[in-house]
Amino acid sequence: MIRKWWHGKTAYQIYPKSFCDSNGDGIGDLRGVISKLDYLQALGIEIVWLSPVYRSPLADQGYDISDYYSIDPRFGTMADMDELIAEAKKRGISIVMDLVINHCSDEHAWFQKACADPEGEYGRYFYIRDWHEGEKLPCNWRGYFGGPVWSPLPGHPDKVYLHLFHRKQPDLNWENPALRQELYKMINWWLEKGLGGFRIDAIINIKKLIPYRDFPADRDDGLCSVQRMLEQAKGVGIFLDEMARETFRKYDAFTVGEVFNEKPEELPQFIGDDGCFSTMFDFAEKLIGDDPRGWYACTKPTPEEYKAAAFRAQARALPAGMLSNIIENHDEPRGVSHFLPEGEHSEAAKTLLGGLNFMLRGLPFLYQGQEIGMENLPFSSIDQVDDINTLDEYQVALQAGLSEAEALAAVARMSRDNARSPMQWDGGAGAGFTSGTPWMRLNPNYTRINVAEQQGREDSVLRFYQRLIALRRDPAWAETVVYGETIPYLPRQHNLMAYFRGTAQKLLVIGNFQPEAQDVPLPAPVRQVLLNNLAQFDCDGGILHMPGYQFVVLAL
Ligand code: TEU
Ligand code: CA
Repeated sequence: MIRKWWHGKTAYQIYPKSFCDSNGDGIGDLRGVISKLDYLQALGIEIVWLSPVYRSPLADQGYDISDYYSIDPRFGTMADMDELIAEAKKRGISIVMDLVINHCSDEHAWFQKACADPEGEYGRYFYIRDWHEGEKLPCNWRGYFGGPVWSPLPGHPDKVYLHLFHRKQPDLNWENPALRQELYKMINWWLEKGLGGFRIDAIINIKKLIPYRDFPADRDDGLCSVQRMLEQAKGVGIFLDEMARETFRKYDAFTVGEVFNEKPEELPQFIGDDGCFSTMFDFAEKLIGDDPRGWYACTKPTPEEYKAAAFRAQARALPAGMLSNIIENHDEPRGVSHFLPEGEHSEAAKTLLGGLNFMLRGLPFLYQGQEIGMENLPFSSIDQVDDINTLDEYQVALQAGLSEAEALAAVARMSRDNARSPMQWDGGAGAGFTSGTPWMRLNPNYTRINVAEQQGREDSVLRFYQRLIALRRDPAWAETVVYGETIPYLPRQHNLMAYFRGTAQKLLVIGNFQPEAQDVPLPAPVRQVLLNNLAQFDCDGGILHMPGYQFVVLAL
């Protein structure tokens, strides 16, 4: 495996709208991010991924871009962005932006021009088809946020355009070389600014199955999941290779692909030494309990399922390259609420989950607030929901026959809003996030769970993450922690997740993934306890007696 500059680093995702507000308007902004660079540096972060800050109507919170070359005034200015890149660099931090190029906003000039002249140059930037009232749509795919992927083209009742996401997110036509060149130009413009690279949004969707085709309906709405067409669409790799060649490779940029359900043979092409991405997120754990009927039918992952999914993903990635490991992001519930048993809020359990994920082979990404153990938001009414995805899933649940209360409870567990409530910096009014009124309500637990409280406390979740990152950067262990193979240990011992890292230096990671104590036989004497999320360490006669949720990293 060719060594890359980013391999040994730890990354951190910022959701700018909810991270830190510098001017009191209740919306997080770039100056807020700049003010927290010292905090990130002290944590040990060396790569920061910013969710989109481009100009946008915010129909999908910035994942609908109306101008790729400017910063939305709510987030700041281009001068702020340049300053952020420069200030981060001084602290050894690379800034990575979100690259949303499967679609743009319906308010982007390209789409406006396409509406003005669908037969013209910009009409070919999108997927537009003739259609007459009462006629069947070109295909029966269901959009990610519900409803058909086709909507009438504004100003043209006899035409429809394709959008796999919201109708305000028209899909860009990657089959058109002129569009692809426009995108590459834009990517290079940003890389010229000194950006470290990109997180690449929803990228597998850029290859459509053409000619369009219906699939058997999988719900009462007569539509089918977009997954069906993605399984059949061939050749996304050709676009991806071209993009990498024309952009990222010239700058040795870091890229992380948001890729779901890639085909097995694609993994080396995607993340190998000559891969079109540097890395991709491992979503195996996220997909546990998934149900095609909708969020209401999804089940809660068990520790055994978590372990199995993680080990499978590690084995698959090893010969190909490196995946990126997460317990949560801005599209998911909080990891500690999702992967720990209902009602389990202890710091031991939170650090166990964080530690087990962080120590896997791959690039660790923390999501803002994860480092203090932020939890899901409580919901008492559907009116509190902001996220368009959640609003759709609520309707799906109602249609499936759930009562309003049941539907709310079901979607609240999965809502993207859970991760989008403002960052909890301190216990004062506005949680240190804003001096004004936050755009989205705070989690009421901010008075207890916040950075200021944890910074001063040696046994806090925050200090634990700091020690995890320090171990990854420790020259004595970095080679093993970064590159060592993951070898499961006692995989059949119930609710025990344990693994070796590497073969040369023996590192053993052990987590007792349950509230009850359990004994774990050790394969060799302990030379050093490198990390422990509890104060006690009880080992005798080669047996480790682990209290519930203990997590340790041992040198053997
Ligand atoms: O998400 C891509 C994606 O496939 C989503 O449907 C994801 O599965 C869903 O949000 C989970 O609830 C990306 C972004 O991360 C997301 O925030 C955007 O809404 C989406 O693309 C469209 O840009
Ligand atoms: Ca602001």
